[in-house]
Amino acid sequence: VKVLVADDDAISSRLLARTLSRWGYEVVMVHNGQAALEILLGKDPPCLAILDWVMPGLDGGTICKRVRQERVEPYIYIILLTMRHEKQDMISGLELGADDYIAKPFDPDELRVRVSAGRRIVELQAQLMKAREELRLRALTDPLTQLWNHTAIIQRLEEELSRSRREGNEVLVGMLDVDHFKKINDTYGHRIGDAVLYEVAQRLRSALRPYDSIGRYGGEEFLIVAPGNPHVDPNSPGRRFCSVMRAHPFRAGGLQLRVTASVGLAVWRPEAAVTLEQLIQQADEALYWVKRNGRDGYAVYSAVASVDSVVARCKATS
Ligand code: GH3
Ligand code: MG
Ligand code: MG
Repeated sequence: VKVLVADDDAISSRLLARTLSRWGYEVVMVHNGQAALEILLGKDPPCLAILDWVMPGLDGGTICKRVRQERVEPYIYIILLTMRHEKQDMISGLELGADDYIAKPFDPDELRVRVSAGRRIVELQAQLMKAREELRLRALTDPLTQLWNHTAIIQRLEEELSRSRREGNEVLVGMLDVDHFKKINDTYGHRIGDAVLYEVAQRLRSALRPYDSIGRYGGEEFLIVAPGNPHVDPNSPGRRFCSVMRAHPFRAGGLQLRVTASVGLAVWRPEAAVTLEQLIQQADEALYWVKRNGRDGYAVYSAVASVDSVVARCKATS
């Protein structure tokens, strides 16, 4: 556990640090209020802080107040060091948001129990934050494929569109649907169907770049969000998705299956007023074109040329 010690008195701070280190704490030491505040408001702060009430620059009370105002998480457990006879400092300090106080010069036994009370609180907080993060992730993950679920991939797309609008970039969206999937289920059973879906997810993931996102949009439909530079070429991802599906047979339950998919692609451009719903609709339209024209291929939605001519070219080269 990391503890910040802020005390301008060299002798008492060294003693404090040495005592805490002996008890297994990792001590970060500063000698003025400004430095303490910067650490406590910065990235990845120590969750326990022992602040001297009187320090050059900012006093312990002011630091407490600023930390409580400006930092919600993680909660920092703050112990103030006040002179034994200055009871008013202790009262003001607690009023400004300190959790506890230690009278100076400190009594090691008192220091030990007060710091370990703080440690219990911050350790409990760490556990709760971890559990909350796990729940948040679980709520956004599809349990079968381990990809983003419907809610999460739509969220990713929303975020990507607003970022790309600011940065003037294009975004490629792909809707992929497994061909004749119902037949796989009907012929080999639902378990094999599930195994195939899992492998489709793995293959698609392997065809993506690190900053692309993919989610399970519905039963055997996947949505891909691929942010681009100013100009996206939809053909190369289109070819990649089809080729990972065709690369080798799917293995499930001792069977070798040939599984293909149809992919509809649409490119979002920052200057065009296309909503998220319209964009998905466009990818869907391209996807259904592929379904009507032999499956196992990709098509790019085009508002200008008819989808058909684009697809004809793509399918011939894919
Ligand atoms: P098409 O080529 O036109 O897409 O034909 P299809 O058979 O793939 O399409 P359809 O939409 O008729 O069938 C999709 C099937 O996917 C129906 C549904 O039972 C199955 N399915 C949906 N979710 C799951 C799942 O989680 N596991 C399994 N095994 N099957 C699923
Ligand atoms: Mg299907
Ligand atoms: Mg479907």
